[in-house]
Amino acid sequence: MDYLFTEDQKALVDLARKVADDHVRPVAARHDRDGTFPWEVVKVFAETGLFGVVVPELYGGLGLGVLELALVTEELSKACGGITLALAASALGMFPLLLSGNDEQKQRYLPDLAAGKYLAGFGLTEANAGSDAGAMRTRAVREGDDYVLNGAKVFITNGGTAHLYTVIAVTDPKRGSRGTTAFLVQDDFPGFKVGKHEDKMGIRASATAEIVFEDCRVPAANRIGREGEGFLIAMKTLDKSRPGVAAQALGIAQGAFDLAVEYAKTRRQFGKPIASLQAIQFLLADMAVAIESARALLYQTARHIDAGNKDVARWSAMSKLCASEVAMQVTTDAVQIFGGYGYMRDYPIEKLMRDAKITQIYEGTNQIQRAVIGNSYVKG
Ligand code: COS
Repeated sequence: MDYLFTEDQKALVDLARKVADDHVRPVAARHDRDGTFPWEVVKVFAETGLFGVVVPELYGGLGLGVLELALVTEELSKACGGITLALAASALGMFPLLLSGNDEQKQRYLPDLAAGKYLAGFGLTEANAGSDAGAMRTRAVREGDDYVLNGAKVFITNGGTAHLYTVIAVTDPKRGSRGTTAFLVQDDFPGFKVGKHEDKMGIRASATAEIVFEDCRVPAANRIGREGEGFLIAMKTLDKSRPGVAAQALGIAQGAFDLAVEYAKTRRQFGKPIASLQAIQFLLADMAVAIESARALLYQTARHIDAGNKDVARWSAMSKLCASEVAMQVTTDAVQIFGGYGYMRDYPIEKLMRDAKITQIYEGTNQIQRAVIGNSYVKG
């Protein structure tokens, strides 16, 4: 299938595929088993320039868009959705800066982020503010040239491994989500701490931790945009990053499909490969149709966003919803094709089913995606 990619896009996909084959796949099972962070792969992502995909060339990046980031994320996720998150979540952490940061802030942080010298993370979710992100409580109070932050953000991807976090905090409690503000918080700022590290069902190579602010002093120069713009910056960030979750889900689904086809061709029952049975072929057919539909929606969504069009929230939510549902279904069916072996940890397929599950949950549950999509059609 020709997706009308440019030669540069094809070269980027080839590069990501080579990195996935040579550096991600060989270590995926070990990091999944041990729940360890893949610093050695982060080094390769850095050396190959992959951290800089969406960073403008002016700041040392490749100056590309959501489509190219999705293509890289998809390729890497075919090998391991968890390891890929070191890169994808760094992009998520960078988006507020890219969208609303000033030039001085971009000069200060983007070159090192593009070079993969350090990672970024995104701090929105709190223990009691998940789907209802506007109910956050982390407080930022202006004191002279600083803001003083108190509170905690949970389930932060790259938590404890990132150096820079974009954090949304309440500056005016009377104004609800319109009283929130975005900040660039370094892990070496006084009062910044890493809290609980999560032990997860899937994406176990990804670091997920709580980040805590105890009278954490953040220079006012690290405020992104104006006071009161935090929630909006967060929503616009998610519009750009949700296709990344779709790409991760798509990669996981494709990875599972490829393994299922290979297995079905070699596994023999009733005297022949199970791939010759209609029961298996029908499963494979439905998986393939779902994957290609999700892929078409994702690429079209990414092109739509990169073109600067309207209604990006709707399309971003659609791509994430579709691809993550497909990933769950496809990985479940792939385990079915593997049968009893598929349920065992000796085979790589059950990991993909565990990894797929999170894509229905994070960066907005699929119930929230449906709310965003539905609302986009009925609001005045
Ligand atoms: N782009 C621009 N503006 C947006 C926007 C978007 N994508 N989404 C919301 N807004 C604006 C609204 O237009 C509204 O503006 P006004 O105050 O001028 O009317 C404002 O933001 C508040 O929006 P809304 O009333 O829809 O906010 P709610 O509190 O009802 O919540 C949802 C909206 C549920 C969509 C939001 O809380 C959400 O996305 N939740 C999930 C959070 C999430 O994804 N978390 C994952 C962790 S981050 S990895």
